[in-house]
Amino acid sequence: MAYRWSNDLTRADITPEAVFMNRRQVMAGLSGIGLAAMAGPALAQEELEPNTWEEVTTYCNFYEFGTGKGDPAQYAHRMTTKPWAVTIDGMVDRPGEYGLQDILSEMTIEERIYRFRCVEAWSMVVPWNGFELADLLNLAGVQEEAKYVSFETLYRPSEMPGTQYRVLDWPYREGLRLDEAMHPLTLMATGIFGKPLPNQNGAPLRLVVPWKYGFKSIKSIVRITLTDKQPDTSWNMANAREYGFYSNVNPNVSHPRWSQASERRLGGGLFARRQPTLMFNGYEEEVAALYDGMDLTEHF
Ligand SMILES: Nc1nc2c(c(=O)[nH]1)N[C@H]1C(S)=C(S)[C@@H](COP(=O)(O)O)O[C@H]1N2
Ligand SMILES: [Mo]
Repeated sequence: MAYRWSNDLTRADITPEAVFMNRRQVMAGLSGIGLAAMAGPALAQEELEPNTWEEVTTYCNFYEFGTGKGDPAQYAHRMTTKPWAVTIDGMVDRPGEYGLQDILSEMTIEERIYRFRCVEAWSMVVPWNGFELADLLNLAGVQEEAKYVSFETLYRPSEMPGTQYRVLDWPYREGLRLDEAMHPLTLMATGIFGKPLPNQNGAPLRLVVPWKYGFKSIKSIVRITLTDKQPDTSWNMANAREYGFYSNVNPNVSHPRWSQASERRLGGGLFARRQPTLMFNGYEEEVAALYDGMDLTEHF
């Protein structure tokens, strides 16, 4: 396979140019589509005014580097991200170790501005660069029996000071139902603001699922496994009562210790105000059908 791991390419051979080229293509193509249309009527264009680079890169959650919001920005530079490969295994036709540069050469990189909502009730708007997870899964060839996708973050204690604490059962794990994973809103991000992902934001490859709470958007992914059983996920294993498998943003279902009905948009200084949280984080029109007939109080 042309896109399997190969040592004769370095990331530098392909990444900057590929990202730049595809970004230009996206810019050219965007005029016709309009992000507001894609994001649905609940999200007015002005609500998608992005946060600043500073806000997005210094207020982070990445517990492998510590539990403080500033810890990832301080320590994540220790993580080596070159070379990088993702093992894709389980119920796929073409299992194996996929080199990042080989993956990128097959993908169309787009820019998408998504609202991002943490379970702790703060939110940001981030311009992501990345490709649809569906494209990567199709590269590996999902088999008929597969029903779920599980993801694992790099676990490298020598570069991750936070992993000496057992706050979570490392490696960080997340999961999606296959139809959620295949949804066109589900991105594998490789950058923000048109630049490569900073380590603290999950370099070089992280998930972004905009209608779910932030912890579903797992960072620095090294393994993707297709399975027919609902996978274990880190926060659900840590506290199943507080963190469900689905974790769709839902103002009507409270976290046991606090309400999820409103959120504080990060930044904005004096004008920062709490605003009502939207069902599915404002992406209801696009994703509600995935949960038709499900009791979202039970499947939180
Ligand atoms: N591997 C890993 N991924 C992770 C986390 C983490 O601690 N480890 N934190 C999650 C949480 S709780 C949130 S809100 C988002 C934060 O992403 P950001 O720091 O890029 O804004 O990353 C998610 N992905
Ligand atoms: Mo979060």
